[in-house]
Order: sequence, then C-alpha cells, then structure tokens
Amino acid sequence: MHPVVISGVGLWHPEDVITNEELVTAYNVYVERYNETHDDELPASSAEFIEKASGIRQRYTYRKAGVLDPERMRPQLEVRGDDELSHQAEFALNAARPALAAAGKTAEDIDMVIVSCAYTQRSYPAIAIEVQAALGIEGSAFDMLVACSAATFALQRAHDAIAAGSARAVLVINPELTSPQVNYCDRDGHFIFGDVATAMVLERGQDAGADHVYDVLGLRAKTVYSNNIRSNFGYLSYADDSDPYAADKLFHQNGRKVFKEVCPMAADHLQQQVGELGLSTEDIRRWWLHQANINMNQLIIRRLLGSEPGQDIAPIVLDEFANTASAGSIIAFARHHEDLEAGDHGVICSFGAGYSIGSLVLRKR
Ligand code: CO8
Repeated sequence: MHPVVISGVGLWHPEDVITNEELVTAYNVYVERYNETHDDELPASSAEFIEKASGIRQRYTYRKAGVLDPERMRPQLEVRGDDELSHQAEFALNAARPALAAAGKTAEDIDMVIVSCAYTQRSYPAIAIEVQAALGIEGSAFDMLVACSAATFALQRAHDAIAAGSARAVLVINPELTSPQVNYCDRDGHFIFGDVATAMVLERGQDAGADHVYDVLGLRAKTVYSNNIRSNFGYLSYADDSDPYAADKLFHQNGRKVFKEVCPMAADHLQQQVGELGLSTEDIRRWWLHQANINMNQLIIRRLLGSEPGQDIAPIVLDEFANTASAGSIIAFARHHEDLEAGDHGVICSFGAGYSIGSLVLRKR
C-alpha cells in the first residue's frame, strides 16, 4: 500500500453574483404577477429570512440574467454543439488547471480523472473523459454522482486507487453547476445554491513536492437512505410521460428534517473517526465542513468541541458561495489551509442528500 497525499487544490467560480436582495426582488415580482392571475397565493420571500436561516448572503451563478427575469426564473444557457467544449467540462477545467499547478504536476503525471458532483449535464460520453482529453491525460476517466458527498467519496476512490497501485496520481474535479436544478419559483429553496468548481490532486506520498502537502490518515463514508432531499429528474421522463420540468424534477427538500437528522449523524461520525485514529476532537486544528447552512456547522462543532466555533477552527464560506453541493468543504479547504503548520491535523467532511457523509482526516507535512 502506498501512502497517499493531497498536494494541490483548485477553485473557480463564475463572475456573476446574485445577492439575496436581487434574488428576493425578482422572486417577489414573480409572486405578485402569479398571485394576480391564480387562485392559490404564493408567499413572498425576504432577504433577512435567508441570511438568518442559512447564513447565505450571495451566490455565484453561471448565467445570472435568466434567474432574475420574473418571466423566466431559471438560467439561460446557450446550446453548445457536440464539437464544442461543454459547459460542465469548462467548469471542470477552470478548477483542474490551478489544482495541477498547485501540485506541480502536468498531464503526464496523472493516471486517472474523476469528475464527481451532484449532476452531470449528460450521461455519456463522461464529462471526465472530455476533461481528460482536453488536458491530454492518458489512462482512464469516469463520472460519479453522490450529491453533497460527491467530492469526499471521489477523494476516497482516488485514495484507494493510489494506495493499491493502480494510479500514481488522480485528479478529482467537482464542477457543481447547480443553478439549472434550482426551483427559483419556490420560496423555501430559491436561495440555497450557487455554482462553482473545485479540484484536487492526490498522489503517492513519495512523489509529492508541492508547498502544501497533506497526508491522508483516514477516510470514512456512510450512507443512510432518506427522501428528505430529492430530485426526480432523470431519463425515465421520456418514457413515463411525466412532465420533465415539473417541480419534483428539481431539487426539493424537507430542510427542517434534514437539519435535525443530519447534524447528529455527522457529529457522531466525526467523533468516531477521529477517535479511531487515536486523536481527540481538540487535536483537530481545522474543520473544513460541508457548507449548507451556518447553523448546521455551528451545531456540529458545538457537539464535537463543546464550544462556539470560530472562523479559524471551522471556516464558513457559504456566506459568499451559498450551498455548492459537494464543493463546499473543498472551497473551505482551498481558502483556508495554507496557514496550517507541519503536524497540524484537519478534517474535510461532507453531509447531505442520500443521506451521505464522507470525511477525510489529514495531517500537514
Ligand atoms: N423567506 C421568508 N420566509 C420563509 C422563506 C423565505 N425564503 N422560506 C421559508 N420561510 C418561512 C417558512 O414558511 C416558515 O414559516 P412558518 O413558521 O410560518 O411556517 C418559516 O420561514 C420557517 O421555515 P423553515 O422551517 O423552512 O425554516 P428553517 O429555519 O428550517 O430554515 C433551511 C430553512 C434554511 C432550508 C434550513 O432548514 C436548512 O438549511 N436545513 C438544512 C438543509 C440542508 O442541509 N440541505 C441539504 C441540501 S443540499 C444537498 O444535500 C445536495 C443536494 C444536491 C444538490 C442540489 C443542487 C440544486
């Protein structure tokens, strides 16, 4: 078994920003118009509620204009031909290139590409293979879907491939183009998601020469079936005559239940994992947690440490990025890892749809 390290991280986000105020203004105009012409009444949204309930202040969105048009209420993406770079591959490349640069690696060093995220824009050919070709990487590539835990579960696949000797280095990319799956007409969910791409390079410990290298000490994955976060979007709509654009085909959730059920699961999971490695939760210098809701992260850290988390212990990035499905914990890592000292421990952890929880315990070299 080869020791495995994380040696590079990349982060990219679209230029367009939507603030809570902009989002709510567009939504409320939509609601006003809807209520004038329908018997049932839609409720208005408020920027104050959004920030208080979630901690989100803004989100990056790939194509802002359509989302803020009360006549459209969804992004408007241009159709790209089969011979053009796809939207999601472009996202992926924008994060992959800085990750490779940070690790000091080129295409020749990479044996495997995993694109792992909440949705891929098509089933085949895999987005990962398109990215592999664009970067000129030999070896193999595949897509993986595990909703919020797509990044952490893919890091585990990469780790196992390197440890077992089937790849020298693996590029894991999370092109989270979430906005086309958001129901911007739904007050409970219209504010939750943002678009972003993250990437990481994992390699054999003996090959790493980057400035910031992290030994992977432990990995853990857990899933428990739940319908509380769901999207019925899928290829069967063509055959079962259901409306492919109906509300149930978009992201929907019972947010309160998710909150109540997932927080204790995640805290117990992390407590056990850290303990199994002979560490206590106080030994963890930084927690790069999933970024769905600031109150969730604060509750989990309070359960783990018995104290209020600060930005230094458990950094929050969702105020700027919103929930970016699987990329949230990787953004937190990308923005907040360089100040760690040799020997410091950190934990990357995702939790969400499935339910799924994925975590890695790291130690800085
Ligand atoms: N503006 C004003 N008022 C509102 C709004 C709004 N926008 N929304 C709800 N309210 C009202 C409600 O109607 C309710 O009113 P009342 O008390 O009169 O009934 C009141 O505010 C409280 O509503 P909630 O109970 O719903 O509010 P919460 O305090 O629970 O906050 C949250 C709602 C923010 C959704 C919160 O429950 C939460 O964050 N839960 C955790 C959710 C979570 O982590 N989900 C994970 C989803 S992500 C994931 O797993 C990945 C999926 C794949 C990616 C998908 C990409 C698109």
